[in-house]
Amino acid sequence: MGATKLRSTASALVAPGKGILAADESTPTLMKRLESLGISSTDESRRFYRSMLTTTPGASEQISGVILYDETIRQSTIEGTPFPEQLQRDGIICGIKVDTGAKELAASPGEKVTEGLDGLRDRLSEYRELGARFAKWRAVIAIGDGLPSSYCIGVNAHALARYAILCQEAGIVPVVEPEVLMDGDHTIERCYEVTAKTLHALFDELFEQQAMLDGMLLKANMVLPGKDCPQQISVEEVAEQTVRCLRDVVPAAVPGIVFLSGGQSSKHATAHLNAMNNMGPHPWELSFSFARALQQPALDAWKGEESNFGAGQEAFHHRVKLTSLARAGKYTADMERS
Ligand code: 5MM
Repeated sequence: MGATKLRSTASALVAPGKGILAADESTPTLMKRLESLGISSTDESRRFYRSMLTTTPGASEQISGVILYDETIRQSTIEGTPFPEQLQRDGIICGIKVDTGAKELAASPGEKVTEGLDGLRDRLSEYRELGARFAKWRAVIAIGDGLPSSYCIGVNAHALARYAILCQEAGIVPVVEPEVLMDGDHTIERCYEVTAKTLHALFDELFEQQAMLDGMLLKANMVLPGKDCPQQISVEEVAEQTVRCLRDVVPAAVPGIVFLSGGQSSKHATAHLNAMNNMGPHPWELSFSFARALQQPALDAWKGEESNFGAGQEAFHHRVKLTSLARAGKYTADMERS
């Protein structure tokens, strides 16, 4: 895939009204989510759950791409079609998580660096063969006493840029995700400062390593106070601070910014995305790549019961439709179910 194809895939992922479903939980993360609802996590239950989400009738009108985990890209849906083939049939672009996780950062207690660069060139070519046309790599930046260090921001930015350029060489659109975490009691101002610094370091590295900015997407956190911060911030304020921070740092050549939900409720994440889109026009598309904010209602409706397959799909599609409306600033809280 040449530069033109990278650009068109990146643009298709953020086409009007559309966004990405992140379904790339590693096995331990998905196990935690399932077990918190009393559902046992087995190869079969994970396959069933991910079949339920990705084969939801009509969801391809709002979902442009799905990020799969290594286990899923090699599995078939419950109908027996390999996941990448099923997605392609439905007009959904197949994505794959290619990092191998955030690990303790040496000499910097409390901080992490994301690994996965060793052998990445070969893995990307295998994933492309399997049908992947975009990829994701997530770095995590924690805010705390004296954190984050410039060292942590720097090594993660360097790795993200190395990943991005290897993806582009392989004809795969990189979704570049430096997530500033919501954990802690920090203020929204502190989140703004850390997010801006992290994005500055990232775009310096992307420039240095000659990444094609119009052939990638940025997966960003919203600018929010920490989960334990007593500060009350309105939806409009979050939208205003997030857009200001991104406008300060993210080049207009990037076709889209897809937000992670980061532990916000589905309603909050949707309301924030909606308010940001209401403040447009922006230099880039503002879309979504939520995991929890799209999946939670489906998980709650499914409850691990085969007989709730339809109810799970219905809950998922409702959430997807509301999130898609937020892409155009057309979501209102009264569309939520009680
Ligand atoms: C789906 O979760 C992804 C990370 O999984 P692991 O921690 O198990 O590797 C994560 O990267 C996710 O795609 C993003 O954080 C967005 O998810 P949320 O839930 O924040 O929208």
